[in-house]
Amino acid sequence: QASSTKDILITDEHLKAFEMEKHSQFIQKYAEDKSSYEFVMTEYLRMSGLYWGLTTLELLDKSDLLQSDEIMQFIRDCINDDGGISPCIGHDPHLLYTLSAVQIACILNREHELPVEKIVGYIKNLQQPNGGFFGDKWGELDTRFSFCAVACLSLLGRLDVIDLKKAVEFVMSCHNFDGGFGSRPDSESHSGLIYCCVGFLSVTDNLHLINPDTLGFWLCERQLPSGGLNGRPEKLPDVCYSWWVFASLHMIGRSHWINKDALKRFIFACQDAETGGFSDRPGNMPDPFHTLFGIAALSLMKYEGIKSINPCFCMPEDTLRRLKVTSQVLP
Ligand code: GRG
Ligand code: ZN
Repeated sequence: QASSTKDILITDEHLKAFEMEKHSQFIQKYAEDKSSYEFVMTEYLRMSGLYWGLTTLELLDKSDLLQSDEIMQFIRDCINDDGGISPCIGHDPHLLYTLSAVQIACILNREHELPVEKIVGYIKNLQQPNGGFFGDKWGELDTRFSFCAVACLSLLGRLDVIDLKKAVEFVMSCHNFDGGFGSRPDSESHSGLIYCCVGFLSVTDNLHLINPDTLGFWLCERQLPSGGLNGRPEKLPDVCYSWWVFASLHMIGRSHWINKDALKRFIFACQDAETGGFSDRPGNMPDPFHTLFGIAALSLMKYEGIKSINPCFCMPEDTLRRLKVTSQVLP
């Protein structure tokens, strides 16, 4: 093939049916086998891991496989005096895990058990004079944290506590000439950060600030001949970008600019037909992160048997409807 594009080749050997049953078993096993190498090594992100697992099972209508009392006790044990939530007992709190914990409590229909005012205070205190948010007390500033802050506050019904005008100014200062967004002003466009910034604008009803055609063009160029999507030019495709890119296109009303059949083929090829679960690329080790984003992308395609997911919050639409939490989507 006379092409310099970095990509992978999907062969007949990769063509698979959707292994619905095996994927819920994969997540359940992962959550139960607390002595496995993978489980022990991922302690530093446990709260997000729980969110990936729970959301996956909920999309497959199998969340009753998890113990919701145990999960709520774990969240309580991870709440710190400052209101921030840790990935795991004894670790430092961070906005990333605070969002995961709030998402979990909402999906379980138990958000009223959270100390809402404490959590809201923690988030509010992380906003900086430039409008952006620190991820935690150590002071990393990134558009990911702007998204985490407004998503979390919106789920808790308290978007009013921050300086929203400044927050929007910061995100827009990370908008690039190519239509994309980076982590900070003048940093390169990246699909993951585009998801965060578009998500931020969707939560706060500000999508009119971007040009959906320019951004949509950059995003749909992420699709490679294999059907998979990459995070930025010259990178290999990866199942998680099926979410970051495709969900962003949904929010800006340009999802039809992706070849869905080709994307579906790529996602299916990333399943582990033996153990269940999805890996980043065909043949690699499956993990709960790529399993959620593979299944979530199939949900955006309305794949049969998967519940409907919200492209902004990456949570079941049912949950957001119950909470009356809205997010903007462009026509
Ligand atoms: C509620 C779903 C949900 C998410 C919370 C934290 C967050 C919000 C989103 C993370 C978005 C993301 C994936 C950001 C990527 C950050 C980044 C610059 C990664 C670098 O990746 P590369 O380009 O690696 O080095 P690959 O090989 O993937 O291209
Ligand atoms: Zn990935």
